[in-house]
Amino acid sequence: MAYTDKILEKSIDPSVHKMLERAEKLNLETVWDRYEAMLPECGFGELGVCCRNCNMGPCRISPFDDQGPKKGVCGATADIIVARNLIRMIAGGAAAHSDHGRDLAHTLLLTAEGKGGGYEIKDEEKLKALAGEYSIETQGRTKEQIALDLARAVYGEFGKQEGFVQFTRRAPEKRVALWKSLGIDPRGIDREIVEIMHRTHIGVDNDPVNLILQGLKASIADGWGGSTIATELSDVLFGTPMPVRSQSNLGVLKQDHVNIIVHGHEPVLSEMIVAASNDPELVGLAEKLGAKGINVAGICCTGNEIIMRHGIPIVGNFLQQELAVITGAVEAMIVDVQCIMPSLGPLSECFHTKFISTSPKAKFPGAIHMEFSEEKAFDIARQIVQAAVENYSLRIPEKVLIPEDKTECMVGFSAEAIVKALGGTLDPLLNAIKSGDIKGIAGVVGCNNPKIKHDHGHVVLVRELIKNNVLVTTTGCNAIACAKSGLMLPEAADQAGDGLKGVCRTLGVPPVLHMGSCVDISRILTLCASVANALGVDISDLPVAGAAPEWMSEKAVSIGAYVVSSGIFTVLGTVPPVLGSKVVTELLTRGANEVVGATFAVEPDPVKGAGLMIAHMDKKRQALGI
Ligand code: NFS
Repeated sequence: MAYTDKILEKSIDPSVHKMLERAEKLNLETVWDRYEAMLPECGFGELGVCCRNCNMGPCRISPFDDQGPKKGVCGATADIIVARNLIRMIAGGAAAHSDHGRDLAHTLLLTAEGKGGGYEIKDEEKLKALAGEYSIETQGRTKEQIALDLARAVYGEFGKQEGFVQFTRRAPEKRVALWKSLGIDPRGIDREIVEIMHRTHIGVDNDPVNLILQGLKASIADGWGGSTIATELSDVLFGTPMPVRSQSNLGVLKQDHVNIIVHGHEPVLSEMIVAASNDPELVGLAEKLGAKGINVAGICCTGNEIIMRHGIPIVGNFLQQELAVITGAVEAMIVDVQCIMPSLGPLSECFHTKFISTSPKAKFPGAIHMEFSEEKAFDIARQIVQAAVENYSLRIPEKVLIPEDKTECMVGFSAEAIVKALGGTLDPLLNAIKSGDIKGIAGVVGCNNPKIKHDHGHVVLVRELIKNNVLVTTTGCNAIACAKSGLMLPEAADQAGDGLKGVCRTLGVPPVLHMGSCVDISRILTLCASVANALGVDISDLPVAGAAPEWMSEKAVSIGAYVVSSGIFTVLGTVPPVLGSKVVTELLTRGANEVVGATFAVEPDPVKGAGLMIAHMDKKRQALGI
């Protein structure tokens, strides 16, 4: 079937083309329509020079040399306004990740106290290892006793006023010393986020460099703190991911099954939905209503969490959430927090789909709210799944169109799984890096953004990297794009350069390793720290680089900031709102190198973006003498 150019230019994914055509036919609006209606987007906002932090404004700084205001009413220059706006984005992102981590700490605490409504401690080995990091006694104690102490200690990291966040000490000593000397070693996670809000209030911090440093500090509290806590405690409660095969894309929805989609971020909910969907009584009910069974599938990061741990298929990434509903085959779209479009409410009303919100923190117009609580987790999950199953009888067959597209993938590469695949030590990886079989390691992450052809930035950049023998680690919506494109199969090694191909063949792994959800970028940090420590160097000395080819969220800004603060050069595919300030732009793209040993680059062309990363790795290899 021939699609119009208007459809083809929106995505590289054939399932998206199919569903966009369907949306057009049914006269349904999608994110792409709303994006087009928004054009041209606000030029002041794009440059980051609009300030709404007090009511003397809103103020905006003119980018033109010869006309318009150069200062806000309070006297803030473009440099001050851009810096303040940027770090408020970091505060938003760090808050989101860290609150997710806090929820995991809460769930672990309840579980240890015997009040977790169905959760258990699945990875005792990891529990003990983490307890060791916190100097918690493990000898002769039950896992619940250890977990209680660990949960309390980790919970304490959020509200801590002094000292440091324990997991930051996984970073090489040199890195920690650098953070200390710069005053950006975070004291407590919430404290650094609050301090951003304080400093950016009218009349407080008006030094762009000082502001950016606080942004980096909060971002480190996110990456090495909140996000690491989210990852590690999820592993303790739900198991540390190990390689598993699954499928990806809209074609994983099943015509003859009850289709339940979990969308959002926290595995606390999705794990229980998966468990409840296996309840024989509910499966029986589905069969009674004429379905062959219950099919659970994920979208966005909660999808990444359950595909990694259970091989539950993934429907798609951020820009596919509306398209999933438009298949007409979804009985329930169950959401918790983050990256959930409020458009899903009115859209679901055009179908039989139940749009079910579950978090007291995230309510949506047109949603049915079934509030989740950890204490009664399984019971509530059961009720939600039951509502979905009962909805099967309301499905309208004429409205169903499921694209056939689905792709096999191998996922589940936690840092532990990688070491296991390597035979128990990092040595084979280090040797491959030293010999040049692997030129370097890239972390390619982040969202979709309708500003960029869906998945094009992700897939083209990753293909270019593996072709040049760069081992790619990935999370978030990039991981989903790679899975759908077939890059997460051992056979994809055929697309890699000879060196990487050889390594992948020997180990039986894909050249692109799915390391999880966005909080699981902490796994990439942990891996980089282990490699740096094994070589006796800092992370900034390694041939590693990061990229977020299609980023859009505040979480991505915080991620970019902590990745650069950790010494990793990072390429952004969409332009951050900083170009209105020469000082901030110069600091992020050049000056930061003298401060934290890494910078940002902005490159919308994914081939050129990969080129920048490869050139960076070559430079680092040369400096290491390898
Ligand atoms: Ni990350 Fe996950 Fe996707 Fe972006 Fe949203 S789902 S936490 S923010 S859009 S990668």
